Amino acid sequence: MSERPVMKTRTLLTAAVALSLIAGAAHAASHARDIFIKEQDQNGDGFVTKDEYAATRAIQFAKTDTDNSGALSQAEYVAEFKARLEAKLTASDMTPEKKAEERMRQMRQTDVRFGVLDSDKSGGITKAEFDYSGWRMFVTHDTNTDGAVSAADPIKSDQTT
Ligand SMILES: [Ca+2]
Ligand SMILES: [Ca+2]
Ligand SMILES: [Ca+2]
Repeated sequence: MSERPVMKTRTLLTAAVALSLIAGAAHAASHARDIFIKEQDQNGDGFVTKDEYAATRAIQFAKTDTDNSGALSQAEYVAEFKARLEAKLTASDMTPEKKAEERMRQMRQTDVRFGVLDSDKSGGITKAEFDYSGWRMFVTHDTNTDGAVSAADPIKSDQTT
């Protein structure tokens, strides 16, 4: 018995793991795109056009900016996300422990996201900062660059969001 067959098996296993990771990322990306469409497609035609998206984002910003200051404070940003998260958790069939875990994970990510969106670290997300991140997301999903996000947009293999 030489070591070779063992090595080969290990190499194959590593390759299989790598492949499944890639497949997982692509799956996550198509999932992210589908959620994006579901949340932003106001007229339900399966396409999120630029105009439609701009309108939705403007409404979302205004709704989140509860004190109408023209910027989203961390408290406003977190409150808006938390309300949506709680609705999702209520509807899910996760165990209470899983829900608590998921809540903690998501809220931690929300704090991180706030810091990223508040690019000049002024303590608030301005409409410009909000729009910038929104368009980056739009462009990421509109992989065939036809100006709309739809199921026709191919998922790029290196796409993770
Ligand atoms: Ca639409
Ligand atoms: Ca505000
Ligand atoms: Ca497209």
